[in-house]
Amino acid sequence: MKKAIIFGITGQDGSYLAELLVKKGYSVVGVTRRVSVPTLERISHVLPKIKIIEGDITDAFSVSNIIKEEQPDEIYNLAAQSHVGTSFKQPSLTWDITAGGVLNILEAIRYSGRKDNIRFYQASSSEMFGKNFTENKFLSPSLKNVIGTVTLDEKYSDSVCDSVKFQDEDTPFMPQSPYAIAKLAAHHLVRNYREGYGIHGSCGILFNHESERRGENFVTRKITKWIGEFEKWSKSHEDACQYHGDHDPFTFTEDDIVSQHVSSFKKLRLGNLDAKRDWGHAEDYVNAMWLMLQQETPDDYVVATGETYSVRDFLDAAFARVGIDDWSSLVVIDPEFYRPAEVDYLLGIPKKAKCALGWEPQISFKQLAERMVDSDVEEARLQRPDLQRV
Ligand code: NDP
Ligand code: GDR
Repeated sequence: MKKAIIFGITGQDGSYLAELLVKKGYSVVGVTRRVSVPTLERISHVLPKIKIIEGDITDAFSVSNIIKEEQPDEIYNLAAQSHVGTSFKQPSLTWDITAGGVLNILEAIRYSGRKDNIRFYQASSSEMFGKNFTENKFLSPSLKNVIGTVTLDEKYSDSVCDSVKFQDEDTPFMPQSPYAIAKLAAHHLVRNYREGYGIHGSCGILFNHESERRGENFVTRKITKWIGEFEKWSKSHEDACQYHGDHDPFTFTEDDIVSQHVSSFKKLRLGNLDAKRDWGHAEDYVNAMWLMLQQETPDDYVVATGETYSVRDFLDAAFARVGIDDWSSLVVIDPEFYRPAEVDYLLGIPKKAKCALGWEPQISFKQLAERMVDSDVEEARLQRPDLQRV
């Protein structure tokens, strides 16, 4: 039985990866840091099948001891201070965890006495591309604006890809945040330890991936969580109108949605709606992580869907799921959520992952938005006390 250590098991990706590895028959060891409130919610369903040990990747001794004692075949490092906005406010902490932590793991592998028996996965990020993209790599003069309208196969063939802006393994990095700079340092450390010490280390340059388990301060989940709460509130408003025998529509103030009968509801506050991201589902992406470590030779791979959508597009898709076509009166643009430096455009071409790993995403942008909305609407619905009683 293979043994895997997951650093960052309590996060979104950690939970899906733990599920995948358990299904594949691995012995899974998850490292969690000491916290004052429980963080095991996302992995509660697999807890009986995995081992949890306490540790922190910023503590070199604890990392080294864990790796020596557990003797893993594979190590997945998903641990990070992963919020880009937060990295501008806590750059030093972000650096220590997101870059320094990786160095601790690499050194621990190097001195473990089992360096040649361990395969290492590092969670690199599309944020490392930052401002940069590649353009016109495919020379066909034919179709423009193919994004989102053709299959991956067609998209990668030279005959249809024309003047598309994208990022792949050859696109130079130009990080735009302390988070992205720390990720890039970690990315180069893995390459350096691979070339210098022969460590089997691979980096997945993963583009944004979301899910029903996404942290609530990332933009997609912030939106779907708000929709869930809003649906619950709207239902209370409707019930109250019915009770009073009237049909009062909502009214709006600058910050609130107002009902005559129930207390008002805060509008959804967001920053830049024009940023474009290549959004996939985390369940698909953890499979790519595993596939990378099954290769004889370590390497780096872009993992993405090959499609790009703006935050505005996500709002359209998410609100459409609950029958709202015009969300403009429900959303406030708040400068607080703007970043000092933004990444405007990400579209990954996972051609290498497709060819070398046989990996392809299964869940579309629309399905992703719908799954997230459905889950948050259901969660909010179940919080209604009247439903709890039946
Ligand atoms: P999350 O923020 O959901 O999870 C991060 C995990 O890291 C949590 O388990 C957290 O533990 C843990 N962690 C943080 N600091 C430490 C520390 N000092 N020691 C040990 N563990 C720590 O991230 P995701 O699951 O979304 O992402 C996984 C990885 O992939 C991250 O490295 C992220 O930067 C990277 N990535 C993510 C992408 C995405 O779109 N999701 C895209 C590209 C890269 P705790 O629960 O205690 O906070
Ligand atoms: P990102 O994800 O920065 O791409 O990093 P996030 O969801 O935080 O932002 C995506 C885009 O939405 C814009 N935005 C907002 N973002 C947040 N969080 N909150 C808001 O209110 C808001 N309004 C607009 C942002 O400016 C940005 O352009 C994620 C993380 O998972 C990283 O760890 C990972 O490496 C990258 O994806 C790939």
